[in-house]
Formats: sequence, structure tokens, C-alpha cells
Amino acid sequence: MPKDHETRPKPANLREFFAKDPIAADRAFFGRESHADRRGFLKGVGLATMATMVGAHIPFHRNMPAGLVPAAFASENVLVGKDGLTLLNDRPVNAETPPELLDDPITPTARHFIRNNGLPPDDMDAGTWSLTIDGLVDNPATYSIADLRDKFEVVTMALTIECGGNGRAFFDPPASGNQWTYGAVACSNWTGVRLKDVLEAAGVKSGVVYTAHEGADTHLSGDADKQPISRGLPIEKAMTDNILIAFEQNGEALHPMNGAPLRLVVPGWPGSCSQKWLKRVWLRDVVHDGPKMTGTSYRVPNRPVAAGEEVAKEDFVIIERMPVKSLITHPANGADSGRAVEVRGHAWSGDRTITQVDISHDFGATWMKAELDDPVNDGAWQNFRANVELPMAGYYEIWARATDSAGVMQPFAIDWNPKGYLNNSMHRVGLRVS
Ligand SMILES: Nc1nc2c(c(=O)[nH]1)N[C@H]1C(S)=C(S)[C@@H](COP(=O)(O)O)O[C@H]1N2
Ligand SMILES: [Mo]
Repeated sequence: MPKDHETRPKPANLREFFAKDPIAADRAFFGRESHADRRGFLKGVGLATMATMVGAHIPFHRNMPAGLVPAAFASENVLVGKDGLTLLNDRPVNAETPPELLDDPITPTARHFIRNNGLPPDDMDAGTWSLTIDGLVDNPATYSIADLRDKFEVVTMALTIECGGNGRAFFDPPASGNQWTYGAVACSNWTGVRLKDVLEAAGVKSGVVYTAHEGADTHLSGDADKQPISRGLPIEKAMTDNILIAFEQNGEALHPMNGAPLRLVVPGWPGSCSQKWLKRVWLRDVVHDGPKMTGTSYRVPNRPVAAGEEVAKEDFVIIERMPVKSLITHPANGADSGRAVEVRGHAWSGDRTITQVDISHDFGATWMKAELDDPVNDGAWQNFRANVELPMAGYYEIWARATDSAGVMQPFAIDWNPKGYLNNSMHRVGLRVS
């Protein structure tokens, strides 16, 4: 395990984290550094974010000491607009959602996980935001959000975003990085314009190989010349119909931590492709080599490897589609239950559909087919449900396994890889019937 995980506090939730180390919380959420005189100099994003969180402008913000926890936070969730998330890391902010809070067919914004690689930008003003499309295009362009709405068809789609590292916590030997369990996945309604339409208007030159995405967030070092993350897509993938440049999340402005006011949403591929706080898409004639595109980031070995095996850097390949997976969202793990249980959840497989979900309540000896909905659109997860009758009092496990349109079924055990990506092993939920 990296040092980071041993030394950093692991509070159960955001409120606890603020209570425990307000100065660190200030730094993580508001970018506010404490000074000798204990004044925090809250400005820019810090001020805007805190104002959003307390629900009003703060006229006397200059007087606020660093690390002061707004009293309003004591009675409300510390991250206004987020509900019940588990904080995994404070700097950068990373928070996941317990499976039972992901039960809705469409994930409410309050329950969409947060995965930041750096510090959110100072300015998230939708009115002055601009997006530039350049590189190998015939007509480079810069658009305001109003321009995007005017010039291109506006569409709303339910789209699944899953972090490439979701499930990393279960790797043995462990993999360094955020110890996500199950909840770095969500399927919200996103409204925006198609990346494809915007690229077509720009005129993609022949020879383009990859897109490169840039956001406005800053590197943890504070170095303005460094980006925390800049990933891209093969141009053929970028031209598919279900990739959006989104300005609304569930019918409202994007949450600040989910990339307000503009982001990419690339369903079915690692969440890292879905650049938040999107400022620029440039087209390149090489595979993009921005931060977190190279080395072993979001890459896996080009062959199955044994647990713990050393793999040479040149044997890693870029992760493209995410694998077939399911999540049980009801009942909650550890629940006390009656004998009749309605099992519910979602299943997804990047660039494919789910054809079947099976449920077991006897440790995999027998399976029953769950009722499975079609995706509401291409890129949405599929909801399933099954009525299970447990024979007598005792401890049970409910297991779910999905099969996709290519006939690939979720594995029971983890396919190990050094960086802990793509854990799609079957989800198990323990139940007690008394
Ligand atoms: N600009 C920017 N975009 C980003 C990131 C980031 O740190 N900065 N994190 C990426 C990663 S790794 C994931 S999994 C998704 C998570 O999206 P969310 O935080 O809205 O859930 O955003 C992606 N887009
Ligand atoms: Mo991610």
C-alpha cells in the first residue's frame, strides 16, 4: 500500500472529515491556504464554491479564519448537493456512493460519485465559459455554452460513467490508488450536444488519430503549467453518437464537483475519458500523450498475468471499453430481511448491451434469471429485478452475474492487474433472515 493510504485520515463521510481537519478540508475544497495570521484569503473558486455550499454569497468572507467550518455545515451535508457519499481522499477529492444509494434507475446528481485528479478550477461561470476545438481541423472554433446550444442539436441521454479503478479495493496484492469499492459508477441524465456534431462542424482533417481533452482544473502542485489529467479517444470512437459535451446533469446545471459548467460524457469507457471543466478538444495525428495517458495510467497488461506479477511498461495497453458488470442496489449488504426479497440493481458493458442477469441465493449452486429492462438509450445501464424466496431463517448471500451481447459473462473472481483496474467480479450481498 502506498504511504498515502496509511497516513491520510479515512473519515467515514465528508462531514466527519471537515470536523476532523478543517484546514485540510479548506485546502481540498476551497483551495484556501492557511497563513501565519490564520486568514484564509478565500477568493475565486474557493469563495464561489463556499457560497454555493452555504447557499448564499458571504459578504464578510475576508474575515473568515482559515479552517473555519461554516456553522451551516453542522446541520447540512458538508458538500451541498451531495448525499451520503463516502470520502476516500481529501486532496484531491474522491468520494464514492454506497450501492444501496444507487438504487434509482437514473442516478440523482446528489449521488453521482466524485473523482478529481487535481483541484477544481477557480471560475465555473457558465456565462463566460468557452470551449475551443482546434488542432487538425479545417475550421478551428471557440464556442460559448450559448453558442453550443444554438448551433447544434441539444439532446438528453442517460449515460453510464464508471471509473476505471472502481473495485480496486478488492485486489490482492493491493494496487495503489483510490481504494474504490463499488460506488465509482453512476448513470445520470446528461443534456448537451454531440461531440461528433461539433467535430464534424470543425472538419476533421485526414490523418487525425486521436482527440485530446483539456479541462480547467489545476494540478495538485499548484503549477499553472501542469494539467492534472488530459486524456483522449481514438477518432473513430469520438465520432460515435452517444458522446456528449454536456451542460446539464439531470435537468440542472452540472454539480461543481462533476465538472460544471461543461464536461464530456463518454459512456462505457473509463470515466477518465469524460473530461470535466472542459475547455479544449484538439485533434492530433498521434495517440494523445497528455498526463494520465502514458506510462501505466489507465492501462492494463496486454495478456492475463498472475496476481502480483511484475509487468514491463511496454506490455501495457490503453483501456478502451469497460467490461461487463452488475451492481446489486437492493437489498443493502448486511441487511436483515424477510424471506421474500426483491433484488434490484443495474448492469452494463461498455459499447455493448446486457442480454441476461442471473441471481443466486445459494452461493452459486443455482441461478434464476432476473427481469431485465432494455437500456433507455445507447450508453445507459440496464435495470434488473428478481423476486427471491429464501427457504428458512439464516445467513444468505445474493449474487448477481451479467452476460453481455457478445456472450461474455462476469467472472466470479478478480482478473488481477498491477494498477487495479477493471474489477468486474460478481457482486455479492450478505443477508440475515430471522
Ligand atoms: N478535468 C478533469 N476531468 C476529469 C477528471 C479530473 O480529475 N479532471 N477525472 C476523471 C475521472 S478519472 C473520472 S472517473 C471521471 C469522474 O467523473 P465524476 O467526478 O463526475 O464522477 O471524471 C474524469 N474527468
Ligand atoms: Mo477515474
